[in-house]
Amino acid sequence: MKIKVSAFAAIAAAVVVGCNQPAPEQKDNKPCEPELDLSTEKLDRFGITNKDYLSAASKRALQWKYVENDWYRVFNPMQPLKGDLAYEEGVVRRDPSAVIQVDGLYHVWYSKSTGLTDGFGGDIEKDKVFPWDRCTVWHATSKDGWTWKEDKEVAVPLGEKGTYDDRSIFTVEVMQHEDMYYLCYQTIKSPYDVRTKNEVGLAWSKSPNGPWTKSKEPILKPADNGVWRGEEQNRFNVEKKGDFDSHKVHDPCIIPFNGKFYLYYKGEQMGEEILFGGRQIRHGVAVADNPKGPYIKSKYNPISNSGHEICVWPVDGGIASLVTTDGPERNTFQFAKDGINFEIRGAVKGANMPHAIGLNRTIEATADNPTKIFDWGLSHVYNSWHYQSIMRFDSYRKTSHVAPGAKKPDGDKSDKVQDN
Ligand code: AAL
Repeated sequence: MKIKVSAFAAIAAAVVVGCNQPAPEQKDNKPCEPELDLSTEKLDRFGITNKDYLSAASKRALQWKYVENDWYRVFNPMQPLKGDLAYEEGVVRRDPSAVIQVDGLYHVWYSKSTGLTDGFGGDIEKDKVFPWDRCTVWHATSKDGWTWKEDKEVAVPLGEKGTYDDRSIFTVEVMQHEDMYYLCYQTIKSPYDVRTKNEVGLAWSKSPNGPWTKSKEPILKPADNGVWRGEEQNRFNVEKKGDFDSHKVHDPCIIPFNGKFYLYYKGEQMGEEILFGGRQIRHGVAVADNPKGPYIKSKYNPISNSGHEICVWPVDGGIASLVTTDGPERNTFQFAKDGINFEIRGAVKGANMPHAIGLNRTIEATADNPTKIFDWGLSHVYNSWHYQSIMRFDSYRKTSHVAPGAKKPDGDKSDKVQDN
């Protein structure tokens, strides 16, 4: 038996079946009415007491498209690294790239700077306004993923004064493609004030050890359709906010996909607000035929309504994303067969969850275990507002909740069963 309900109930984790595109008869923008599956099996699975009295929560539950536990994962507390990447007072090491393996060594790149953060309001020509200000990209290698050796020299240095990356280069991601290595990263041109636009640059090399050739221009820029109000450096004061990425394009990550290159990024909007899910942060994608671009932003942007640092990986013929930190859909795994239309596949426990994840791309996610790539990887932690360090996370798949000694359910796929 099927009944119809108003789509107004469908927020947060709910996916409105069949309501993504307005039906021809709904051009007046009246809400469409998704059908609910009120089969005995469905009602029993969700424990719904009376199908004639469905609460808003029950209606949302009946609209969930994917409720299996293949994606569910629990994170353990993060562990410190050893060697050059152990925490060092006075030094910022943050936003690690993905980890790749070349010639038996793990490689990672990250933002590095030194000294206290001064914040805004002083002399921004001299000060360090954020921990990620005055950063450059550094590279380290490891045999075992625990003890790391940092190169003696910077991997990607700042540009000459007056160029688009003369102030800070940071939040780097790596892509290995056809014997070439590509680093994409955020760039700041001085002066760095609260209204400064943030862009994305690219560097490439035949070897993970460099030398790196940098793009002469950014490969991605913020949308140019917001309007500040007044001259004062106040990022909340706008005539018009513009697109979701009108202020900053951040956290770039390029994935080869379907014969093209998908550059996923975080957008920050001029006049950003705090809404019901937290900061107004969303993700976008820009697509190119070649790794060096040109990257054309998707007409479907934004492709998330939540999230922060980009964390995407290819699996099962599509692209998966861990959406963290901000927005009503934070702490969810999402999947898009076409790399654009993401839907929720599972929630993630907030406890111990790393942010600013550098995925371990040596671990292959599979259709059967799509979040296996999270077995271990790197992320940063805030030792203080001034100093951050990179640590190692690990996690395990959990498909049942079993008391010690009790019988597991049939077909349990947990890596290990543990209450946490
Ligand atoms: C991070 C990222 C970007 C921001 C800053 C450094 O969480 O989103 O990289 O610019 O914070």
